Amino acid sequence: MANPLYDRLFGVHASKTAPFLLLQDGTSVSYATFLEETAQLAHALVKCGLKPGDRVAAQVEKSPQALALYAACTQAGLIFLPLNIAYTVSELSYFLENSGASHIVCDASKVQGLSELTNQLGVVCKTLNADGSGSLMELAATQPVSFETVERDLNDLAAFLYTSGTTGRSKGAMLTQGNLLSNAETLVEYWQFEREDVLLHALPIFHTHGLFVATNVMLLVGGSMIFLPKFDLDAVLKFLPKATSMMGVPTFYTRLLSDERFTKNIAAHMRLFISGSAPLLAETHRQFEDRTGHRILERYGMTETNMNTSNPYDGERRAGTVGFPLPGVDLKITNAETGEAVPQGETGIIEVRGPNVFIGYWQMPDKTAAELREDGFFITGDLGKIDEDGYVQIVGRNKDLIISGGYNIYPKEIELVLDEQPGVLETAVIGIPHADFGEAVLGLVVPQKGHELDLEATLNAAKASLARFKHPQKLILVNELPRNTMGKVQKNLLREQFSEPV
Ligand code: MLC
Ligand code: AMP
Repeated sequence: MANPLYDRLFGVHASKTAPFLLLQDGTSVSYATFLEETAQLAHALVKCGLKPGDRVAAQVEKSPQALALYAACTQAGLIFLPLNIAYTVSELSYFLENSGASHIVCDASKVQGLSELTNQLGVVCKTLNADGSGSLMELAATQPVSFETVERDLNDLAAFLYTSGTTGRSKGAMLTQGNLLSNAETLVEYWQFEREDVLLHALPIFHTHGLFVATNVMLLVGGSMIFLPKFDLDAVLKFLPKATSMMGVPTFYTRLLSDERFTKNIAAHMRLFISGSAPLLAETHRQFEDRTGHRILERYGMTETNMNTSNPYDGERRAGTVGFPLPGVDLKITNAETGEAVPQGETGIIEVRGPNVFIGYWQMPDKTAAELREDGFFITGDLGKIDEDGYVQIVGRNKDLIISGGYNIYPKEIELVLDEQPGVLETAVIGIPHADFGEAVLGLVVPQKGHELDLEATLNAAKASLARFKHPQKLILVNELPRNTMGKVQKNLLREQFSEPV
């Protein structure tokens, strides 16, 4: 049966004994073995009662089996819903309820903490641990190693990826098979990936970058990946000599540069270093070239759109820019108020259209209509301009967003939690410069009249319901928040006032 995403990424490799994943312990997983495990997992998911179109939430550590779960969902026509392992139970509660997922796959250590929630929602919990064990895997182990692929077409949904918003409510971006496949095809060609490539993969696999950019590209060409559980500097330095390419967030590159073991020699054989998910400082780009002779290729993407622009493979990779719109992607810069295109060179909102752009937010027609125009252009909320040579430059954001180490953090979400704490009148959360993560979270707190606020207690209470990477580094007491005549908090003034790095 036809299932374009499964067939092109996975099915074609069925009998291939070549390695797909090279693991940190020196072992490897061949394509054939990976796909047998995928088939067993697909059977296991069906045994659990899941039917095509159902959502499967997964909050699992990075492992070959976690990747096989993505493949199995694709093969069984299920919608894969990967979730950051750092999310707390209160964050998960929203995703499960909103998506209507009937099953969640998680680490065994999380089951107890989740039980009240899963019982309340009637969600079935199956386990998959970092070492590949767990109840889902036990069931899979008893299943046949081939599975009749469920028929799907390019318009069918392949994944939901939740992305936060300026109101503090997350939105499930619905991505089709066509969205994912078309982007992977474009990237393979644009970045000249081939079967001989070995990608050093140290990104998490619950976001666009690690899952759909890195993994889908390598699957499409049938290459292999050095599949590290996370970005660990020692491990990356150890395995780099075996890789031909690496994809990372800017923090990966600044951390490499901070270590003197990272030399020209260690990177000499590499074909390509790619950066994205957050702005790469032009200074980092230059330092990297000075140290290694390589010019990092910077590209620009989003959860809703996959990749939109890229610096060229051949040709000038211009520091401080994200390159050109990818083939098949229309990109324009518009006036925030009128939506009209602005003259070349002027700053405005970046809008994109193409086969890569998602089809809308799950059960949020109003939010979809507000961001996705009828003519197919998606309003990214990023501010950019196009220089005289056609390079796109991102100059800021029209959305209240902090990007820390490549993770998006929406201040509103943190403000809502802080505002609930006793004695707090109101709060403003801003991003401030951070040497390692690019930006860090700072909370400004106005106490209620007559209240002696214990900031440490406030911070600790807020931490309980927020994923670790969203925790404010610091809270600062202020008497009031600066507002404009419309009553809107002027965060630009706060960012100027509290600009000291933490
Ligand atoms: C970890 N911590 C973070 C953090 N990552 N805090 C803020 N921001 C982050 N990104 C916390 C840890 O829990 C830890 O807390 C403390 O900070 C220090 O941890 P660390 O050991 O230094 O962090 P590490 O585990 O090494 O992780 C840092 C990182 C990781 C940069 C390697 O965050 C990472 O892999 N980021 C990539 C994110 C990504 O893939 N984004 C793509 C989104 S897709 P404690 O309490 O334990 O000390 C997208 C579209 C596109 O944006 O265009 O690609
Ligand atoms: P996410 O919602 O996690 O997919 O994050 C998407 C956002 O990351 C974009 O809207 C941009 O603000 C930002 N982003 C991604 N790549 C880059 C880049 N190369 N430079 C600057 N910002 C980027």
